[in-house]
This record gives sequence, structure tokens and C-alpha cells, in this order.
Amino acid sequence: MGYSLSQLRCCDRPFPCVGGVFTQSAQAALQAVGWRQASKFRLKSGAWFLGFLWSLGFGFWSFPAAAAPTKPNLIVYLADDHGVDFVGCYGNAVIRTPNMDRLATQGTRFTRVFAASPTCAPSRAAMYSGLYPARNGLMGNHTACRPDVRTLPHFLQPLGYRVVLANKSHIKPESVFPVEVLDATLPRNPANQRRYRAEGLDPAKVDAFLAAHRREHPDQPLCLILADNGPHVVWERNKIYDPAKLPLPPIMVDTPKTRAALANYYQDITTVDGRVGEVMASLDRHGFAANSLFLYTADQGPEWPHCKWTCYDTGLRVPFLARWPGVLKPGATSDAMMSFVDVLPTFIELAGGQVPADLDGRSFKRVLLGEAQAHRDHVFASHTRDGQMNIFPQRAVRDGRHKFILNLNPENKWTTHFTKVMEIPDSHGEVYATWTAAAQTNAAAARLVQTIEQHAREEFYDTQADPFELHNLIADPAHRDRIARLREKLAAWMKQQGDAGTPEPEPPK
Ligand SMILES: [Ca+2]
Repeated sequence: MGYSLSQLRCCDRPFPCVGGVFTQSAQAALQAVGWRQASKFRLKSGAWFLGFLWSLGFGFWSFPAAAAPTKPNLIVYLADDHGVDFVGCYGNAVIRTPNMDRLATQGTRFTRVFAASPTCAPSRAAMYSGLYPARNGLMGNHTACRPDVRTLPHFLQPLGYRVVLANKSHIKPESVFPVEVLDATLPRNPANQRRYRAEGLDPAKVDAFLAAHRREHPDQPLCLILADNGPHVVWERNKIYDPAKLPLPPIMVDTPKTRAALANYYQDITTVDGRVGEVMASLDRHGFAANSLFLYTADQGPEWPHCKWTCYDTGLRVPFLARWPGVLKPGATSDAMMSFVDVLPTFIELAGGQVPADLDGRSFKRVLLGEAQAHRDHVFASHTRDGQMNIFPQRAVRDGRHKFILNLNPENKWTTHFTKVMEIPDSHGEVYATWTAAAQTNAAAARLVQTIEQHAREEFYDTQADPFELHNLIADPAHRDRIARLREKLAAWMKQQGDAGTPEPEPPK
């Protein structure tokens, strides 16, 4: 990672100047992606300059690492269903996420962090336990961990931490996650037609909590998980975006309903971004900024077809922004591959504890501090089901470039809430029906619907040439050796996990 001012980064290569233009290599990468309007993407020069001033006033030069207390506050803003392609500082030219972009200027932007599961509860349980789903027991959404599993509070409370979860838990049973719960949920807004989610995190309640902690527990380190409900469906009504101007990724059929729904998703993300900004201001106001690792991430990608509930990068790869004044250098980027199971061991190590050897995760402290540039050679993921929905179990392994997926029920048609649930205006089945209708007369739409719904038992992708994983190369002899290696790697991982790869039973008729 580069740390001198001349090497401040926001994208894949150093910017030539503060607030400078997108570099050729980054542009080429985005052009390969196709749908992003790379030429329009610039971090606002004003935001860069403010980030620089912030670092001068409150960051690196003001708080030398040697002066920092040994136990930092560990604060995670955990969004719900936010894919990495929908953040300004990750290359989306249209979405408005000024506070997330500001985080990138103040700290480190990680580009290759993967959820352990593309589903809410298994992803969170893996993050909190340092164990992949099969080993902690929480495989299907809304199921429970084994009762003997130890999680974040079990490890951090004995190290002196107050461990608090605000808002969404989604991990069961309560005994495996004995956190202090902070009620910080916004009241219902009748203007939003919410199903499947609460309104979202209430920054005012977080602000009051931080003030009280500072006043009542001034010397106790804090581990605080701020679990927002956005941008999970059902999305807020669009107010600020022009649907006609949104870039469509190649996993969507271009219809008016698609654009209306995508604008709603963008709107919901921008609303979350505003709450992130309010929380950042609260941290600064109450004196938490200087000795706090503050992370922004999400449990998995969005509820579009071929995203959430799938092991494609669109389901697993999430934004991961880290700010820690005096420790993380402003504007850094790391391409190290990391998994959500690595979060717990990292927190244990930062808190001064001993990381148990039997966790699946490994501490990325050295990467975080800029002392190492690589972390994992492979990440793994699994999807099981969500009750009677999404019965399309997958196991996956990914190296730095290639992905191998094993489908346990390839005979099933892939479906999800988004394809099946009707009666939500400009969302879900109302949108997907326009895709299947287009597929009747449009060959490209027909190919996409076929790719979304029908799968071979094995899939293999080159994520560099095909970042949306639409072209299965499993039968390509040019990749035979790579496929064999990753197939073997996945089998060894499943064996280590005690995962027999048993197909899921059909729901009762
Ligand atoms: Ca989620």
C-alpha cells in the first residue's frame, strides 16, 4: 500500500494528483465491466481536499500510533444487502454516497472482501463466530448456531470490552451472542411500503448512546455493531435519481420497471449513506474518532437476481471501508482477499487477546495496519436456503481470479423472493415479470433469464474477464487444470467443515 501524499489512492492505481483523474488501468478495468461510466467517475476533488484536511487536523499527524491506548474501540456499521458495485468510491459514477467516499479518503478502502454466505443470518453468524456456516451450524437463513459456539462477546468481554449491538441481530440462539442490545430503530415511515425489514438505524439514538458511554464508562473500550436495515428490500421510493440515467449491469433486463426499482435501491443506499455521515459526526463529537477502528461494510449483495442468495461476486463481495486516525493512512487501498470469518480473529488480536487456533478465520491485522499486502489465497462461501425459499444450495471457492461453484440441487429452478413475490409496486415479481416477458421476444433477455434460473452441477468463472459470472467455463479445456485444482480445494474445505454437501429436500407440496 502506498502512504505518501503523492500515492493517495481511491481506485486500483495511485491517483496522479489529489482529486485527480481516473487512471488508465482502472478505466480499462471498468470498461471491461462494461456498465459503469468510468469516464464520469471522479472522487470529488473537494471531498479529497476535505479528507486531506481532516487527516491533518485529526488523523495521522495528530495522533501518532505510539500514543494510542492499547485497546481501541471497534465500531462496525453493518449495512444490509449493499453490494460493492453500488458505492461511489468503488467506481459507481452515478450513486451518491459522499460519506462512504469520505471514509475512503480518511482510511483504507478494501476491494476484495467477501461475505461467507450470500444470506443475512449465515453471513452475520460467520462474522461474529469466525467460523464458516457449516461449522457454526447456522447454514439456512433464520436457523440457529450450535449452542456451544462462541462469538464476539465471549471473546471481547473478558478483554474488558463493552459489546453492544444496535438494531438488527439475526443470530440465534441468544445464548451464543450475549451482547448488550441497544434499541436504535427508526419509527415506521408510512411513506415507505416496508416488508421484510424495519425502517433502519436511528442515528439520534446512537448519538445519545455514545454520549452516555463517554460519560459513564470513559475508560471502557467499546465494541459497537451498528446494524442498519438498509438497503434491504423493500426499498425507499426514489426521490433524487433519474431512472433513465442509471447504468444497468449486464445482470438486469432493461425495462422501465427495472429502472424504477434500481432507482429505489440507489435511493435507499443514499439514505443509509446519510446515516453513516451522522454516525461519523457523532463519533467525532463524542471523542471516539481518535482511538476507534470504524468499519463500514454489509452482510452481502443486493436482492437482485444473480446476486444475494448466490455465490457469485455480486452476492458475496461487499464494500469494506476502514477508518482509524493515526493508525490507518488516509486514502489507502488494499486488494488483499479477506473473508468475513477473518473479522472476529482480527478484533480479538486488536483487543490484545489470543486468537483460538481452531477458528476458520485468521486475523488481518497486518493488512489493516499496512504491514502486509496479501492475506488469503482462497475464500470460501456457501448458500443453503431460506425456509421454503431459495432452495438452491451452493458451495464455492474463489482464488484471486477464478471461481468454482458446486450446485447441490442443480435440478431446481433458481428462484427467490424477488422473482416470486408479487404485489410490491415497482419491485420483486412485478419487475421480474417484465424480464420473463422480454425473454419471449428478446434473445439477450432470454439468455439472461436462462442463466439466472438454470444451472449446471458445476460452474467455473474467470472473474477478471467476466466479473458478473455469466459465462460458465466448466467445459473449457483451457481451464481443465485450474478447475481440477479448485474442485479439489473445495472438496477439502467441505471435508474440513464436516459438510457432506447433501442436497436440500424439497418443500412440502
Ligand atoms: Ca442481508
